[in-house]
Amino acid sequence: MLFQNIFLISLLSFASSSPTPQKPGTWQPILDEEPSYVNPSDCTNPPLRKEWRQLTIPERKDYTRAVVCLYNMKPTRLANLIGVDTEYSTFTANHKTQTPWVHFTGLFLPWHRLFIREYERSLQDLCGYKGVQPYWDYTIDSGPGKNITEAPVFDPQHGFGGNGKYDKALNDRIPKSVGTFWGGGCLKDGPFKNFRFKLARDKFWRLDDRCLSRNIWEAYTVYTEQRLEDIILIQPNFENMTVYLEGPGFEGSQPLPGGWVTTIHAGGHFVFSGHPFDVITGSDPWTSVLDPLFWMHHTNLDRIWWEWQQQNEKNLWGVGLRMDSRVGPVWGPEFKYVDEDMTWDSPVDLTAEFGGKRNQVKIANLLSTAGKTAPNGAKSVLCYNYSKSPKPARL
Ligand SMILES: [Cu+2]
Repeated sequence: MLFQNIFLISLLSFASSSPTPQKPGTWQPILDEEPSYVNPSDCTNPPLRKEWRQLTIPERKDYTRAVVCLYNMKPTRLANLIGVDTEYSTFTANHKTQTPWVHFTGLFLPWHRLFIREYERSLQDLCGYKGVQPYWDYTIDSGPGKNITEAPVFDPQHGFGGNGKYDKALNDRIPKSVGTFWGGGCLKDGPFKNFRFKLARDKFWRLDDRCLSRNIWEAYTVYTEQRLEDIILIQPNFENMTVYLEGPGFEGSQPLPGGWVTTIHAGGHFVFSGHPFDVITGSDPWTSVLDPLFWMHHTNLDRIWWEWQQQNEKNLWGVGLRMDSRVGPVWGPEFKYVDEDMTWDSPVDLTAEFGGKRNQVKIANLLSTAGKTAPNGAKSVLCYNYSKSPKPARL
């Protein structure tokens, strides 16, 4: 209940002010020619996105090197938005312009799938990264007897670095009942230790110069355990699967047992708490992309969706939920929703300023990750599969 209140407070705090970014509702994707990352006919041998610990040490180093490269690069787009000063921050800025429409709506999974693909492409094309996007299966590091801080992703040499410096003032304001915290300040080690960003948290557009911080929430690993993934995989349709993965709040959805932030999506964000709020821990939904762990978490969510899709053809081509949402108004009254059901033909659009046609597709173009054409003739613009996660065998 307390977690629930904390999350509500953090959401409601968004609702309190001023001007903003873009629009949807007025989205007019340019779909006059086939958008594509790959020619699906070339997708005969899809690469495998692997779990972090399935990468060799040189592969891990090459990945984090490429992330640092994006951070050190001048922005090639969205440079007109306040606070965009590196190519890495263009991703956060783009996420921030669309946060209300791509969370707690039917676009959540398809939009983030395309977003991850654009990030992967940038690592490869702009920074010479040789591999594909990895994921972090935190269920391996969660549960009785486990200590999440020992997860290989937090390794200072071969990972993303660990917790932030201890911020006493911050942690004194967090109720003791939600857990004990050891971080909250700037990262102490790892390849991203010196990252600073100017993008303001929340929906505001102003300069806000800050280091990258983390406040690992060990107690929240009760929501990154395997049972949270298991319940997603048994859902009978896209709507229920999304609700169990992201959280309810969709029109017509039922509350989940235990409260509405008890999902693996919230679990991952709150556990590593990259770039937390001042008082409330857990990542800021608008700018959580600033912590490179965002991609490891969201790629794992994409993998869970993929695992669910692999079960049968009905799942593979399943879409649904509405564009509006009961949670919508908490993003701020200025955000208006498109009141329509998501279908194969619904546009998924990372905005024209962010990659043009390449980033403007329809949901049906994103359902198969490995080049399969949808029943309505829409071609897949993706080409990858996932490795089998190195989870311990279960009895
Ligand atoms: Cu997001």
